[in-house]
Amino acid sequence: MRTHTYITLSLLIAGTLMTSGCNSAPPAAAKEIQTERTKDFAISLMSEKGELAMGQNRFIVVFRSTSNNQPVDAGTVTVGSSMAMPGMAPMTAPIEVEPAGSPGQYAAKGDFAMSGAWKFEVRWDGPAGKGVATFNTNVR
Ligand SMILES: [Cu+2]
Repeated sequence: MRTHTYITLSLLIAGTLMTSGCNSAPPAAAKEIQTERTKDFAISLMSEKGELAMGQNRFIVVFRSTSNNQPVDAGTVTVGSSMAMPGMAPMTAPIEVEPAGSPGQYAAKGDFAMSGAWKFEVRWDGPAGKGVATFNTNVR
C-alpha cells in the first residue's frame, strides 16, 4: 500500500514541522514585509525572509510612532486574515498574536493554506486608542 505509507509519512513530517513551530521567540533578524501608516502609527509586518509564504509562518508586527519613529505600546493587538475566493466564502487563517517582549512588538504566527492575495487586518486597543490597519499582502 504505497499510498497509505506516503500519507503516514506526510502526517509525520507535518507533525514535526508544527512542533518545531511552537517556539514563540521573534525572528532574530527581521526584514520588512510591508508597512502601513495611520495618523499615529507606522505599522510594519516583518519576518526573517521579508515575505510570507504558503504554510506555517512566523512574523512580527511592529508599531512605531509617526512623530518620532520609536516603537510604541499599542496595547492588545489581534490580526485577522482573509483571502477572497471566487464563487466561495473567503478563506481565513487564524493568527495567534502575543507580545514579543519589547514595547510595540508582537509575535504572530499563522498557517496559510494557499498562496496569493491575502488581506490582513491588524487591530489594536490600548493607551494610544484603538484602530485597524489593512494590509493587502501577497503570500508566496
Ligand atoms: Cu484561497
